[in-house]
Amino acid sequence: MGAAATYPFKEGGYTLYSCTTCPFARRAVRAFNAANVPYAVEEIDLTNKPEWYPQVNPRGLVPALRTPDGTILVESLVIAEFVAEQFPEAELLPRDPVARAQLRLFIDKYATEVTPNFYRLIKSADKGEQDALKAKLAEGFKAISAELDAQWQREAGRGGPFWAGDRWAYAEIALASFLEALPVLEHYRGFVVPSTDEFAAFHRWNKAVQEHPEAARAYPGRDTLIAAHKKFVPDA
Ligand SMILES: N[C@@H](CCC(=O)N[C@@H](CS)C(=O)NCC(=O)O)C(=O)O
Repeated sequence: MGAAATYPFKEGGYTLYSCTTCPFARRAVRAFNAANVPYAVEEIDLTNKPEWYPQVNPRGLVPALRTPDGTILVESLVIAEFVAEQFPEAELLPRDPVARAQLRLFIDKYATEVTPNFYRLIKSADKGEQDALKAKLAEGFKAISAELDAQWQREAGRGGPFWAGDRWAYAEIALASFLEALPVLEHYRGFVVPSTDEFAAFHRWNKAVQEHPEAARAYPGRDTLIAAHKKFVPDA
């Protein structure tokens, strides 16, 4: 038996160690919200972490989750998937293994073709490099748009405007926090996703996501996100 926990948690319930401005943490928050499962939040100040936090997550990252039996889970998608599987009645994940695989590939595409270039662009102070990264980002959004078009032809996508058709589900839980950060790029680097036809599906999805009440429930606000990203901008 290990030593008694000396960190805060809600007895008998779920406790989410989170940070409002962290896009990964908002995935976990949105998974619980969408499943309609109550949870307590311990807001972690990442600039001044509590001395007990390594007991929860030795890696020091948010989000982390403490389950009612004291199990600690980390990694945003692991937590979101746990919620989806623990509460299957919320139907956050498709049941069909092929549809699940296609969903995971979509999230992976965003994580590999968009998110790294988002951060590279915001961190770059070199105009030439910024232009190259903007072109790469546009390619990434084009690929995302094509994936959405393909999904909306499938039974699991049923015409959109969300990944799972007319329902906010796992894809939006995983990616809304990255979509809502896009105005940060416009603010610091003047980047917007182009409006030509190749990007139409992306814009349709993005609009539906931003307007959904589940997005609003965890949205920190544009100004807060701009301020939170300032630390990445060398020339701000
Ligand atoms: N792969 C992790 C990434 C989580 C992550 O990077 N969280 C950041 C905040 S957005 C963090 O906790 N950083 C710790 C620190 O700044 O010390 C996940 O998906 O949960």
